Amino acid sequence: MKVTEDEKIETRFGACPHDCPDACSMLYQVKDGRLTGVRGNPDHGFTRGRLCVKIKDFEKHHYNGERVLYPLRRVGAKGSGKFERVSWSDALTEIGSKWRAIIEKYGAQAILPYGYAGNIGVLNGMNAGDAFFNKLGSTIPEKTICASGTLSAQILTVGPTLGIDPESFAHAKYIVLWGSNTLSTHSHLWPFILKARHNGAKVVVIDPYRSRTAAQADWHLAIKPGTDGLLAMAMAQVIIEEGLHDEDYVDRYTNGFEAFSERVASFSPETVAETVGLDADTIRRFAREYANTQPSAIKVGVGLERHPQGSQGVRVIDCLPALVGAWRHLGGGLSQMTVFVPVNMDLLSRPEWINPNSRILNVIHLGKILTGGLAIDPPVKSMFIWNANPAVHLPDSREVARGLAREDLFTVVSELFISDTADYADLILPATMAAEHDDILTSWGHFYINLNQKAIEPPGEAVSNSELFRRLAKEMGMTDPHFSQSDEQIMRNALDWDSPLLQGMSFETLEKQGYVRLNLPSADSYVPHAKGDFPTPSGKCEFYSSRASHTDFVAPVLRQMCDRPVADEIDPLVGFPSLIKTVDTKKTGSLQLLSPKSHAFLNSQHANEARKIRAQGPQTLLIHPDDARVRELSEGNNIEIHNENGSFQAIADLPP
Ligand SMILES: Nc1nc2c(c(=O)[nH]1)N[C@H]1C(S)=C(S)[C@@H](COP(=O)(O)OP(=O)(O)OC[C@H]3O[C@@H](n4cnc5c(=O)[nH]c(N)nc54)[C@H](O)[C@@H]3O)O[C@H]1N2
Ligand SMILES: Nc1nc2c(c(=O)[nH]1)N[C@H]1C(S)=C(S)[C@@H](COP(=O)(O)OP(=O)(O)OC[C@H]3O[C@@H](n4cnc5c(=O)[nH]c(N)nc54)[C@H](O)[C@@H]3O)O[C@H]1N2
Ligand SMILES: [Mo]
Repeated sequence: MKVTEDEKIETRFGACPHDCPDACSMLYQVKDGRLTGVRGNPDHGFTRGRLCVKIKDFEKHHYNGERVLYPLRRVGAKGSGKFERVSWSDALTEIGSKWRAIIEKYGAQAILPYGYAGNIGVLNGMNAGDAFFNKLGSTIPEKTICASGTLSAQILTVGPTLGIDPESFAHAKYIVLWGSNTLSTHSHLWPFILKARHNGAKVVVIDPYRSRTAAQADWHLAIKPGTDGLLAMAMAQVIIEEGLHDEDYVDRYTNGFEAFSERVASFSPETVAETVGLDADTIRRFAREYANTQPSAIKVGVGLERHPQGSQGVRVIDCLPALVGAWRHLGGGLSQMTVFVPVNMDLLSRPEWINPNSRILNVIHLGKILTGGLAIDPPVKSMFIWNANPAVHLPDSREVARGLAREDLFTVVSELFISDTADYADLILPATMAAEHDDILTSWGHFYINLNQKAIEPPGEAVSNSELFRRLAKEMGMTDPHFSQSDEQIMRNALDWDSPLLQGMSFETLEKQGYVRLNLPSADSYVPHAKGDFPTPSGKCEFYSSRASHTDFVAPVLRQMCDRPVADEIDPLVGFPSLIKTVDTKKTGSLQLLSPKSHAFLNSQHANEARKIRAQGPQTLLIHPDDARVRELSEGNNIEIHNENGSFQAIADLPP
């Protein structure tokens, strides 16, 4: 802690808790016990002192008058959002007695924990409740909400690698932002891209619409949704046919090349052009430029996996850098998710307590799980939700709302605000915001681990998620010492300081700097896969995956997220046997809706801040003028968008 004498302003290290690859290192400024400001930490090598529109007045979010300050119990009908204040002790007693009754009648499997990434802290994030629920023996939620498809693709092809250092993008000569709206969702990568561009790099964005990022690109390829895998196959066909691939790299450091080249042979640009929505010449030119301009770097976002077979498409993309030998060069290769860092997940989550007979339910089907649309026994009788807003973040939200409205479903929600999900709670428990608790935060978009220090006292009776689970454990009679560890103890043990990636560092380094950079060569010299060394079973980039045919391939980090791709459904060979089916909008008369991230909100967060709502503007639907014309729509019309699952209203926005 630093104190400036004249102003009596204390500074503490902060770390942005949002589920964002940038995971900014920050400085909290505190005066007289009050958070007066939040600044970016200028010393951090990736985030470099700049904060985004969502966070730069984070102190206001802390003091938002709508914060949940006390435990609340429902008084009105479910979903009516009417609550009264109760004590913590009453709330805990009620949870304990309801759960004991449910366990006695239906077993602990009738309880479904639901934590997600509202906070990505090691202590307070989606795994905060693992140990508690493993001990309780509840159902295990499979959380394939965000990037499971992309991660699975990465693991199958190049293995759980950190990939190239995102800072090394500065050295690339050809940058492909593939289904990533980088300027809004990974904005601290942008300065490195600008640096590359200053040195002559070309920036290509592949996105069905002209996103903020696409608008800044040198070349925007407006692909049809869900067809990226086909584009990548056609690129590979051109590259192989024209001999532009790096034969030596392919021979030494990949496997399955022959089968792959046979598979892509029939995917010429002409064959895929109509489905992909790009003309054959454009595809050919893109393939040649990508292969011939080295170092080339690809950043893959989550947009691609939002479509049927999307992650199978990501596998093809993940093989392109090996095909052209991009990995040989500084700044060449692929950056996907940098999640493979030395966190002691087993110590935190205690997987040895998992009841081997526990069922796993994929929460993507929550609506059906709750309403009886999926045959499950026992039924889910209680949900415990933290860091998550499933009423808005899941598909089939109408069914989810119907499920949450069940009078016999005992729902407890730990929240900062009364979210759309908390509206349906029987009990709401008040949670702390970032400056009110300690934590360690990893990133999925850079090579640093950040420390977040408690800077101010929590408002009302808010408690951190880690304290919440200590209280629940006590209520449920769990006496294992695991549940009496302090946050400081958990933090000190949370990272594997013996890992080579943390060599020479300690918790004290974290306390001194507010962050640690993984012990890897600098971004100006790190070339991770110049000589293969992929963390796959063969050590190579796998066109033919030796993992796909085994059911036990899931890397430990994925197991902790409870992402379990079903291995026997995965084709071991990268790519598709034939053209994939896409929605034939001409035939159905329908359109395909994309719902990417908002610039000024973080998923559903900050959508209750007037300044952010102003920055974001009203809910619009960007629609192609041709599609608008046949529907007789003009700019500014109020429209309803619907399908068989639901509807929403928006203002028509027609690009010029
Ligand atoms: N249509 C559409 N749906 C999507 C997406 C999309 O692009 N379009 N994106 C998907 C993706 S990628 C994701 S990751 C998910 C995100 O979905 P969520 O993880 O649900 O996203 P958030 O809105 O960030 O956070 C959820 C809640 O956590 C609460 N929260 C924050 N910090 C804390 C804390 O410390 N303690 C407690 N107890 N609560 C806290 C917040 O107040 C918020 O209500 O949504 C998915 N759903
Ligand atoms: N400002 C802001 N930043 C965020 C978030 C936020 O809510 N707001 N959320 C955070 C989270 S949880 C995540 S997971 C990341 C995600 O960050 P991104 O990976 O950028 O995710 P999205 O914005 O959902 O989608 C990226 C782009 O993919 C495009 N897309 C959709 N379908 C396709 C397709 O079939 N092919 C191609 N090529 N593109 C397609 C969309 O139009 C969109 O522009 O952002 C994080 N950062
Ligand atoms: Mo996400």
